[in-house]
Amino acid sequence: MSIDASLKAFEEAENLIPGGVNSPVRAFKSVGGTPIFITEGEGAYLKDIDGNKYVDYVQSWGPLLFGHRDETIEAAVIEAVKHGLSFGAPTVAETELAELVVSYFDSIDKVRFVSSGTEAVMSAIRLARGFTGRDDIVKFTGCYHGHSDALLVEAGSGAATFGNPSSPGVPADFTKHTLLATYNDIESVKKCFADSDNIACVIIEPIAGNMGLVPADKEFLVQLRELCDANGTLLIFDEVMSGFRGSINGAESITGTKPDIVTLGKVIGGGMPVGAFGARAEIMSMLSPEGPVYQAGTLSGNPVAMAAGYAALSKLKQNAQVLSVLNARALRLVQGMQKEAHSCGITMQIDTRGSMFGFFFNEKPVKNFEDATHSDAELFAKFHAAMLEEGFYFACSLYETGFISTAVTDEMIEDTIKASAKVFKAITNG
Ligand code: HOZ
Repeated sequence: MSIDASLKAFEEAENLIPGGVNSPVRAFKSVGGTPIFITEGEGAYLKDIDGNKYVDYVQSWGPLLFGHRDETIEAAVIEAVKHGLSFGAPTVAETELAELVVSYFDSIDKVRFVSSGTEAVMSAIRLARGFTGRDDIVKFTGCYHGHSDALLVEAGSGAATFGNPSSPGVPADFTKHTLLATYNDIESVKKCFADSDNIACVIIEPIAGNMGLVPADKEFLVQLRELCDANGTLLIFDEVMSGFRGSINGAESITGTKPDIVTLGKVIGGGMPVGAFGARAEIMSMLSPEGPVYQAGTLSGNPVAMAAGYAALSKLKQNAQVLSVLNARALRLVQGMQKEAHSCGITMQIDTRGSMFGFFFNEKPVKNFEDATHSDAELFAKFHAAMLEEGFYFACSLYETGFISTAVTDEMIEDTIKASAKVFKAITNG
């Protein structure tokens, strides 16, 4: 397989764009490779500028639940474009998408749209602080909530991938209100509450996808809810990744625990830049112009993005059973690969939630970020490179999650498992 054109394109990009990419993980650095430059996507496939074709298990890092160029979403976008790209004024499309989102989540009466997950979470934190009149927040090591200052503390995703989970450029003064706890460890959260009586919110990815896939234990979330209630603290579920993926409404229905605020992104935009945060009316009414907590955006509720999101979410609503089909495929994929790994003497930890899947080359189950860091990164890099050669595009960092779209067939899953068998044998034979 030749990737000469990608190599050249990357060299040119590096001269003009820091690291050659507009989002760090894409640079393939943690797997020691060169990013593949994409020309187009079609269903389950990605095509690169050298003419290679890959089964895509990244799906733009989550948004493309229905695969590339889904006909319904594409048609909705084209129709919306014909009426104008942006108005900076209200459209009915915003209310329609809001109605859909509210219909999915018990905990959401009202929702506000923004343009990214980072923006959604940043705004949700401000709202929680404004609502409670408190300053401190609790986050979990290894959870990633976008790149805003107060949340870029011991963060997962690219921050973990590149070994600077707390970024230079973030003044200590800006993070002094961010308290850290250990994922799936309620004692560590109790310690935060013992240390501060000023905690506005606890924010968690209830299905963590930015330290690899590490779902929170049900009991842990129940205890978290109780602790928040006992302390007058809001519980924020960051479902930017897991919303509409983990289940139709993310963790809420899987775990039975209801958050106070939910943040959303990725699938909600059907591939266009959309983020959102929502909560019960009492909390949302604190938001400007109804209340005093300020938040705004020129491209918020953009009509083309709203059209894409509406098409994606209404398609999901009409095909709600699709997530269990995708989960069966995700499970078949990771179980199949695990079996092949095992037969080569490699231990692989696996998990799935809805259309999300994760695996670690790790001797022990992974319950938190510290566990994830004990995974075999070298083996992951070899696996990633060899699978790419075989035509399978996996996330290029062990601190990310895999995604199955409806365009991925059972046959593709079987082909992936077969390729993994070849790859594991080649790796273990040196
Ligand atoms: N933060 C994203 C993964 N969790 C990466 C986004 C991108 O590089 O496109």
